[in-house]
Amino acid sequence: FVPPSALRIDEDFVAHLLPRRRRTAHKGQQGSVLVIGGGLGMAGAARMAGEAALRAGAGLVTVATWPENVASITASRPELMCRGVEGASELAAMIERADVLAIGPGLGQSDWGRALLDITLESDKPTVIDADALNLLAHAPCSNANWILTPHPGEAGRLLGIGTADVQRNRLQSAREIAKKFDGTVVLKGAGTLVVTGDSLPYICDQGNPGMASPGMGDVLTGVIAGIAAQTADLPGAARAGVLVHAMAGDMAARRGERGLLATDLFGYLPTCVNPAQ
Ligand code: NPW
Ligand code: AMP
Ligand code: MG
Repeated sequence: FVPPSALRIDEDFVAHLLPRRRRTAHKGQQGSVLVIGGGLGMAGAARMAGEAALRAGAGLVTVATWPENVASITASRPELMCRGVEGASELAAMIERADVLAIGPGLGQSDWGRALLDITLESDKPTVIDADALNLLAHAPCSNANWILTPHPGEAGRLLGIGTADVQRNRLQSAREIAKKFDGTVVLKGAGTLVVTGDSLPYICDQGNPGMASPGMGDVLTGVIAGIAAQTADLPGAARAGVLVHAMAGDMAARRGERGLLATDLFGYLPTCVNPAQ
């Protein structure tokens, strides 16, 4: 399904948004990302979002997670910083230090997750909101122009109080309604991901493949968008570029075959996709 008025997200835009680094670049200039997620049993989601932000080129990435997850996350990706948080008060100082926030992957919907979401949404920093953070937001709607919401059709339905099938019946209208209700930029995922900001023309991604219907794929997208947002002031642009880069990496990874594709398979291709031929 392609809305007749949708603009295609193209590679030239990624090249424009992410120019070559200067020879003298240092990591302090590439922006810092704070990923908030990984409740009990879902360390992997936060870890994948964190690595994706690194692979998208962010200068520093920290994962704030359930304390028991810290050892496994730092052991499996030593470039990530990681800190266990038991409540909102510990998170406040971390939010202060970050340029971009990404909340939701594996967050869960417990009181712990709710408390972390509440303090995060008090910030006016660019924030990618995904997964359980969207499910929690659905219960207490509020809005901010600095948000990028990344629902899959199930989450989109929860945000609007309708069913998944209703979302899929009119994807563009659903994305527009979410943008109206919560403000910011909406990335409605699935085959032909739509990116909508306010009333401007919608964008569509015509890359990606069914192999990407696999666990953790959205958690990787969240990290990619946050990592790109850390390197530009153009938030809607970061959402668009992130969607395309993620889909391109998915297509490269699927050359071996779609069935059996894993979200972590994208990591090896992300550097190619965030460094398009300039
Ligand atoms: P239905 O059944 O058709 O109405 P959930 P989740 C729909 C974490 N993870 N097209 C579909 O709805 C996440 O980060 C952790 C159409 C489907 O049944 C979250 O925090 C992992 N419909 C948490 O788990 C790896 C679509 O949504 C329902 C659709 C729960 O997130 C896995 C499923 O959505 C996971 O990322 C589409 N393209 N896509 C880890 N390793 O730690 C989705 N739906 O119930 O919100 O569950 O997405 O798994
Ligand atoms: P999530 O459901 O949050 O794990 O996100 C899944 C990710 O994979 C999103 O970026 C989707 O757009 C992408 N994806 C899933 N299924 C497909 C498909 N059939 N074609 C293209 N992209 C897909
Ligand atoms: Mg998801």
